[in-house]
Amino acid sequence: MRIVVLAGGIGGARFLRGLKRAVPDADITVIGNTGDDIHLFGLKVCPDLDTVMYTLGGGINEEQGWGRADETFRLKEELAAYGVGPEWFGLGDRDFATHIVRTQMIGAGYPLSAVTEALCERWKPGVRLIPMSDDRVETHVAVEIDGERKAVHFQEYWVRLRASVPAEAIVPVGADQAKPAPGVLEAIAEADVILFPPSNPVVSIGTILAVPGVREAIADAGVPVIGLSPIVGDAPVRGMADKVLAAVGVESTAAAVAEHYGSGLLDGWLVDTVDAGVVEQVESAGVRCRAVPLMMTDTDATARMAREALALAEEVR
Ligand code: GDP
Ligand code: FO1
Ligand code: CA
Repeated sequence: MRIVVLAGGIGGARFLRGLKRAVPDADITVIGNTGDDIHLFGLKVCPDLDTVMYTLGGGINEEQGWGRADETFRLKEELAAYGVGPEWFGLGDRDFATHIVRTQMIGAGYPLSAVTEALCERWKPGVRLIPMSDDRVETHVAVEIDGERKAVHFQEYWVRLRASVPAEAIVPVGADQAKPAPGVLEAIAEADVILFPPSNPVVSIGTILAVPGVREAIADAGVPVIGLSPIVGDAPVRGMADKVLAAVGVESTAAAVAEHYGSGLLDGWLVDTVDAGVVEQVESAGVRCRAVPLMMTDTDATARMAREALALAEEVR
């Protein structure tokens, strides 16, 4: 079975771990969000690609969900001693090596997709991980601080400001000019099922869908497209998805997120059992819906979620 998954960072990566356990023989292609990418200290950092790679490759800091296990921050301390920041972004020593290798390869002329493949030779994530695009796309957030409207990089909004100021707009800068990376459209066209894991609908999956051709390819693939709600009981399970949903005028409910994707794109939607009350509403909007436990408490629970998603795919096929 060929499965395509559109993934952000933590939610996407944890879901993929369960999916791999549920269907060990499946051929899984992950299309990763690169809108979170940021250039720091002359290095290209790709948080969502790295989160997927480290999580599936066994190198992730499990508690945190991002960054490397067994990490130290000597390099960051030395940079700070020179007054070189930003101090608000926690890049560890082990993680730095990834960004150095990536930046060196890009400097040598390799596209991000080839670099990602090379990094995955070490981590062996057991999936094919492709960035959504080799072109630079950077999500910016329009905010108002002290009466002044300005745009900040997504990481500054998320990590430094902790989404504490209202987001007025979310702009995936460069997305309209970006081309899908080699293999993205092919994987979608050849998929047996396409999954939207419980990733951020705006700044993860929304950014991938903003790359011209991706949304159309999914709609044209003619295979079940099944999503799992990242919103449980009217709130994100973790993170601040409610803030970015508000910026695009979407309520933080499992039903509103399904409606945001739309029945033109989505065939099936899983909501948590606590949201069983919205099943009828989602179905009346033309999306097959089931309520099942959606908390990724461990890999077995997550594998059950993945099996439910694949079962729903068979129902709508
Ligand atoms: P990020 O790039 O690290 O922000 O990660 P993603 O975009 O992949 O996923 C973030 C989303 O995952 C958040 O909106 C969370 O609400 C959601 N999420 C995290 N853990 C769980 C879980 O156990 N169950 C569900 N249903 N959603 C989760
Ligand atoms: N998230 C944080 O909340 N604080 C950090 O200092 C931080 C550093 C960081 C470094 C590398 C990396 O791959 C991810 C990192 N993240 C950090 C997570 C990252 O910001 C995620 O993109 C967001 O949490 C949401 O997608
Ligand atoms: Ca992310």
